Amino acid sequence: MRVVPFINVYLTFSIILTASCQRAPEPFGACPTPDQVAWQQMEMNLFCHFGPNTFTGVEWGSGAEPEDIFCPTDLDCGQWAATARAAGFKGIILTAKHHDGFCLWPSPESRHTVAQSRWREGRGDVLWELSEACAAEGLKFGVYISPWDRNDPRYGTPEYNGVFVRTLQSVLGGAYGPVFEQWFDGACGEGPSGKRQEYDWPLFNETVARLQPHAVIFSDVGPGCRWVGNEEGRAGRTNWSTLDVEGFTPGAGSPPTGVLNGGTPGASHWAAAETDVSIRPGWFWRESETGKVKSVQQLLQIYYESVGRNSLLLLNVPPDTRGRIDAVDSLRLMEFRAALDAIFSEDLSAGASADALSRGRGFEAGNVLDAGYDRYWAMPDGSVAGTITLTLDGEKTFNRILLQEYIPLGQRIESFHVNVLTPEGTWQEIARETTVGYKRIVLIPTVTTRAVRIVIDRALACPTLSRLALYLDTIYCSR
Ligand code: FUL
Repeated sequence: MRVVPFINVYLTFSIILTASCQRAPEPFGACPTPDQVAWQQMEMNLFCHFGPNTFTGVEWGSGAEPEDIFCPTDLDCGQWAATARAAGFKGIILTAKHHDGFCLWPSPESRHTVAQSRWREGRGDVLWELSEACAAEGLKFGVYISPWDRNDPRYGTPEYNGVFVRTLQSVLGGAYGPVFEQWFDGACGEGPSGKRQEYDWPLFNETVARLQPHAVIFSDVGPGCRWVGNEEGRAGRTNWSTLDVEGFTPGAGSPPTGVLNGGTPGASHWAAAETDVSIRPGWFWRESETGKVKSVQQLLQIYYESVGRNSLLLLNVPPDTRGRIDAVDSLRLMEFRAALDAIFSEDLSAGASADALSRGRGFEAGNVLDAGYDRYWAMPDGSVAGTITLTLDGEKTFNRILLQEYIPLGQRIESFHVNVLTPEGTWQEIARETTVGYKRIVLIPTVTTRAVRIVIDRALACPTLSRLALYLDTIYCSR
């Protein structure tokens, strides 16, 4: 007879618990899929442009290059993957086929591939080697497969769209394991017949989705993620992950680059910006550009203006004619990694207390100090402005403020400013910014204070923040 009181106690307890635990905010507007969230959490991926252009020194091959031109003397995809992992990249995307049409795998659809080259007597397969190397290093593997093909005689005819679908099939059909991103370039020039192709984008996208349902599809307008609108490594200071895609196509039919750079607030499609930029002046390796590899300062600027502006960074580091990453580039990547580690090793908000109006239990301000992304501060429904105050563990000196919205529920914050407490006890404004998104790093002049306050001036729906952190950067010196 002891069972009944036990059940009663249990029921009462769970009723109290349910009553005091608040519901999460309803998702707002277009929201990312779990695959898009996981993709953005990768933050930095490596891009590898490799193919006949590596050996000819041009950026856009004509498609008439003899297959034998492709002959890496010492290919080592394990070296690419080990370099990427050591530098903190989470995946590698390879130009499996660039505009010249040459396939780095023995595509049954083409007579212009590694199989027709003298490299390894026609038995080599770069995709296979790289996908294996990525798996061994715990990296994700992605592919750039250019629809523009300057070699295929069927390019420019309706038949070519089917050829391209079968080309996708031979890469994405499982032979190389899971592919995390399919990169579609919007470039559409003439083929060998002098004709341009009418691309069947819906068919291409459906094919990728069918063969690799978890792959995020990149193009100027998504559907998975969008081009940032320039190749200089710069996302918009205002950067929405939502984009109005109605009536637009990749390439000539895409929205203006300014729109791609900043997204569209409240639009009905989620396509976060991906910032693709090369560590060298060109996309392909050339000996003459080895002295022009970007400096650590330039790479840090790119990091702040991509990852630090709600974008994913896709940094191109092209392998050389041996089929290895040049020592100059790999050393630079290690220096870049060391700089990021030094800057972000100590979160100066450690030991702080956070105070803000929240929607209740489970969504308190203190969640912004918790490292877990899925624990976040959320304001009550209906609030479109608010303040969160960090009282620091003593006086702290910092010049970087890192904020993260909880994007599975949509991007909400439209504008905010930052105040710090002066020795006189007044609040002084030190920065005024717009969007936050998955990650925003605000660069401010170095300041010493006991308290910092984020004032959200406007939001599209009740604000959420998963993280608020403070750092001191003594390496990057733009301001
Ligand atoms: C561009 C291409 O035309 C370049 O060759 C390069 O591949 C770059 C990433 O995308 O649109």
